[in-house]
Amino acid sequence: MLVIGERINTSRKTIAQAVEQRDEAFIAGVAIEQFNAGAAYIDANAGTLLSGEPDALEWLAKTIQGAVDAPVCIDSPNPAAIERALKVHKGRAIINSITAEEERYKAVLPLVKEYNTGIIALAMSDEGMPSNAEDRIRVAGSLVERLLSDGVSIDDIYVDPLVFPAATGAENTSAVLETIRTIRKRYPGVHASCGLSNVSHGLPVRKLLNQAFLVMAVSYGMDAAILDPLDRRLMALLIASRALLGRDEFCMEYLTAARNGEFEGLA
Ligand code: THG
Repeated sequence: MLVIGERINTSRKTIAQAVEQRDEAFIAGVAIEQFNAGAAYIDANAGTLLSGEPDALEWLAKTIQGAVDAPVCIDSPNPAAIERALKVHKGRAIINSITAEEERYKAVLPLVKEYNTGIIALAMSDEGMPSNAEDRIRVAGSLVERLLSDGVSIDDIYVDPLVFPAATGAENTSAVLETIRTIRKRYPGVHASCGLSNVSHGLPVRKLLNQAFLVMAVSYGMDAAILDPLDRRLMALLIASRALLGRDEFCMEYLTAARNGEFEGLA
């Protein structure tokens, strides 16, 4: 299971402020706490900074990798900003993301190839956001096929069915689950990823919804997620779900986590 830490995102006030002031110690701290909590990748998103985004994203990639030995999930729709971060990045980044929008696809694909990155493929096209499972499966499927025919290996593709807030219509959530199951079955070897915390936006007790949704999505085959690794119960549920689903041989990861005290105070 690939855990991508979500916390370095300028939609959060403290992060926006730290990025604007180029507060290296603060961003390093947020990278380190996520890495220590089990994040394999650190997401970096400076989308709210508009014209300042390319500079900020380059600075974030440098700052994160100066603090932790982990690759960055470069979270931007802007190919120029993505490339600025890639130029300073060490190791294999994930680009977050490509879509089936023609202009964006054509601009992002060369970066995937040139910098040999993983790629999150969002189920979004020039027709706009998907409104049901059928849309998501059609758009995600054609994206996977196009990426494969353009020479991207299947193991580097992370399909993201686009999680909307449950408060805007819970049928979106079941459509996401159905898309994960169908795409993972149709293209063996492809990964499925979600922006987990989107699901709880605008509702109280957000962590509860994120936790419930994680368990459901894992059971439908999700094997990567952008999430808050500082939520200990969320991380524990991830391990427990995989053990129950037979994705953790002899429950070794579960047993190791228990022995290391990772579940202390949770049950
Ligand atoms: N798919 C892909 N990338 C994405 C998303 C996606 N990137 C951005 C977003 N969605 C995922 N990242 C976040 C980051 C923070 C929050 C939600 C999604 C968030 N944070 C709360 C806050 O700041 O108020 C809660 C933080 C907290 O309490 O710890 O809501 O879908 N490919």
